[in-house]
Amino acid sequence: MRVREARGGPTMSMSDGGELGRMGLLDILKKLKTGDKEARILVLGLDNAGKTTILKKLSDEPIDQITPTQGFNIKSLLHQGFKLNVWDIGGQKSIRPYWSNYFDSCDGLVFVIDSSDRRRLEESGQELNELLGEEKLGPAARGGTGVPLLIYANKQDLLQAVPANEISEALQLCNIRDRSWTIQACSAKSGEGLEDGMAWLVQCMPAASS
Ligand code: G3D
Ligand code: MG
Repeated sequence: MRVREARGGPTMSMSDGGELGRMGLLDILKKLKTGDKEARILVLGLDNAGKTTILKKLSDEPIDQITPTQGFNIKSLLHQGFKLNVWDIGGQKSIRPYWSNYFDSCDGLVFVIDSSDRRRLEESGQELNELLGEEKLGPAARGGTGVPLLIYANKQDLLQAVPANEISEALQLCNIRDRSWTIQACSAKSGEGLEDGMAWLVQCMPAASS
């Protein structure tokens, strides 16, 4: 992903010609900063979905050396007042109770799916459903609307990738009615789709429009 950095880099290119399209991604992200508070986005998904690669791509780091994260994994990336917390959530049910602090301060959710792994789609769907059932991320705790949800259907560069609309059907995303959500086809490898997804999420977050 191309982000405009302090030293001056290319601006974000987006297909729509709206205001977001003329801004660099970091400009958009900066709008999220309210006072000293960081805007916090949780990036979740099963191991191997591509979360670390997406983060690296978002911060313009090389993606050729990414090692699988072992064990309990919460990684943070602070980017100009914009904090991304990344978790691998597969097989970590026993430590879920400790997540609540993160849920409390979460402004946006990104759920990453490996579209090329049909075998684990169902498991992904189950994890997503559990998240959607988290009270702290739901409408009751949030003045009526749950935390906005961006689903990345990642690895679309692979031949065997399941298209985003099929994933949407398989996971019955149309049943999500208590929050804004979208599914975005993307490839962390090429960067395609990452910007569009983030721009969507950011415009959903209340601080972004102030
Ligand atoms: P995670 O952080 O969600 O566990 P990683 O996932 O970012 O570590 O990625 C897991 C593997 O998927 C890595 O491959 C990574 O290169 C690959 N990957 C991530 N995103 C994409 C993508 O969009 N397209 C393709 N083709 N591969 C992707 P390795 O081989 O290092 O395990
Ligand atoms: Mg990782």
